[in-house]
Amino acid sequence: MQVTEQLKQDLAVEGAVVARGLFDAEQLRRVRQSYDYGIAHPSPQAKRVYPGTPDEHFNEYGNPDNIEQYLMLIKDLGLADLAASLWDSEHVWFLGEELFMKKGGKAGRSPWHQDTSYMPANGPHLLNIWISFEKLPRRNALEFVRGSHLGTQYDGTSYTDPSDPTKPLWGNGEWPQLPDIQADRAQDAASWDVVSWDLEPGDALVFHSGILHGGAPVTPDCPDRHTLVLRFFGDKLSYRPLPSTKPDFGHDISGLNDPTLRPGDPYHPEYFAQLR
Ligand SMILES: O=C(O)CCC(=O)C(=O)O
Repeated sequence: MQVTEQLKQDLAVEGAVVARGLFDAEQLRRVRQSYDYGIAHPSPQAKRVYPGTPDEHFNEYGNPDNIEQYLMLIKDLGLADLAASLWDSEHVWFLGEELFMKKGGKAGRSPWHQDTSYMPANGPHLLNIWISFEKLPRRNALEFVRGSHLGTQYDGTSYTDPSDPTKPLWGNGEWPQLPDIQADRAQDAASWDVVSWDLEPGDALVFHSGILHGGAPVTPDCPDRHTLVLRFFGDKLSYRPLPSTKPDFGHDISGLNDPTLRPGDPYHPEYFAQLR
């Protein structure tokens, strides 16, 4: 893919871009092989989100046992160089993978959230590459609030109640509770500046991890979605501690703060693989 000045500018300012035809058929097969490996070799932490509800779906992230095969995929596809050129960063690190599987046309929207509510860092050089293997009309694809990576840092969603998508992750008031974007949109479709795209296999969404994103439900006419997300960071990422309270979340993320760092320090922990 050609990284133009316009694309870089759109990613920096709007926070999300569509990378049309990022992968040809052979490359997409390679990505799928990696996704399938991750599904076949889950960690003990892999979980069902919203278990026992119609919104139940598979989710897994940061499986340490599978990292080598994701690093191989990233190398084979030149994704570190892509990230570096999108930011003009000299160095690039792999933050981790995430797998989503929604099947059977029933699971509803992924709640609106910012990934930066779950990590003790923020800065311009942070991105997700979101790769789905199905053709997705925009109503079944991920949606973004344009430019919101540059705005308020909201509390996260706890992912514990599909009927309350803003149920706080931290809940101690340090960050404002997520707005109920879907309720606002039901009142006024233009209440939030939301952007999304129809996607073909081989397209990918590239976005700043701190942008408000959500959606991508499956429906009877688009019943299955298999998605691999690869996250990267570059030189410009700073330590920004998480709230100091116990989170309401399926994974224990309360130990991610690093008391040896001060807010604003460069954040490049050595346990993340440096790719270049
Ligand atoms: O694919 C989804 O349902 C959610 C994706 C997401 O939250 C992410 O890529 O960070």
